[in-house]
Amino acid sequence: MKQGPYQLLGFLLLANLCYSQVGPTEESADDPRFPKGHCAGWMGGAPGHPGHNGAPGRDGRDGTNGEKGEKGDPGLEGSKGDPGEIGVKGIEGPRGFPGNPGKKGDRGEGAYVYRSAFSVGLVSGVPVPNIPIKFTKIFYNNQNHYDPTTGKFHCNLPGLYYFSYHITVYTKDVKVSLYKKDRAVMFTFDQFQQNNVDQASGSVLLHLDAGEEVWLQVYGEGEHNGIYADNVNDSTFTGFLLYPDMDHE
Ligand SMILES: *[C@@H]1O[C@H](CO)[C@@H](O)[C@H](O)[C@H]1NC(C)=O
Ligand SMILES: [Ca+2]
Repeated sequence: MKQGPYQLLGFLLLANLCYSQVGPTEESADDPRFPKGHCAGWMGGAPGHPGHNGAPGRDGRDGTNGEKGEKGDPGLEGSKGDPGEIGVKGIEGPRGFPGNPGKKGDRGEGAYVYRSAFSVGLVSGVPVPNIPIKFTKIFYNNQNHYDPTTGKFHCNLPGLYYFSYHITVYTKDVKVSLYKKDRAVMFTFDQFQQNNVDQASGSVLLHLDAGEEVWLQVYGEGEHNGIYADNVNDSTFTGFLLYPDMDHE
């Protein structure tokens, strides 16, 4: 005869009641698998099957932080920033090289009105002392500012003048002076060497006002008048205007 569910339940309740009547003191003395008392006569059942696995437990708590990792690779380059403010002005640079020459200027006024030049020489002989030496061999005297009849240069254009002379010395020493307005301003001396021909020369820049005169003359009482010339040995006197005074007409 097959047992129903209620019969099985009743059996289990009875078995449980019998078991609970066994005290702890009796158990410590005897093997619990063989209970005494009211249920001493009952047979122990076979051990049950192991229960099913329980549901998984909850997650554990977070662990402690690990050690610091190694430094990572540099990140990508960022986008370009805004332009900064203008810096302060720098110090002045060194002086540059000279520039190219400028263009040629316009043609100036004609210098014709400012011309004054002469170049003359002795024709022959030894000049007379104590008067201006008369140079009558004319190389140039277009303005006629040199007068060969008096031996004097006459200043028509005030300004700076250049004068020079080259004299052949023969038979005697030569001491010659360049005069300006009745005064000797320059002296040249040459001692004659026997059986020879010497030269004496000089040059000077002089400022002249209009009307002033310039000439050459033997200086002294006449013992130094060895100035000489012939066809092939000249003694010359030259002068010209270098700069006219611009504040004169
Ligand atoms: C003048 O110079 C020439 C050479 O050119 C010379 O032969 C002659 O002797 C000179 N005159 C005098 C007086 O020395
Ligand atoms: Ca000499």
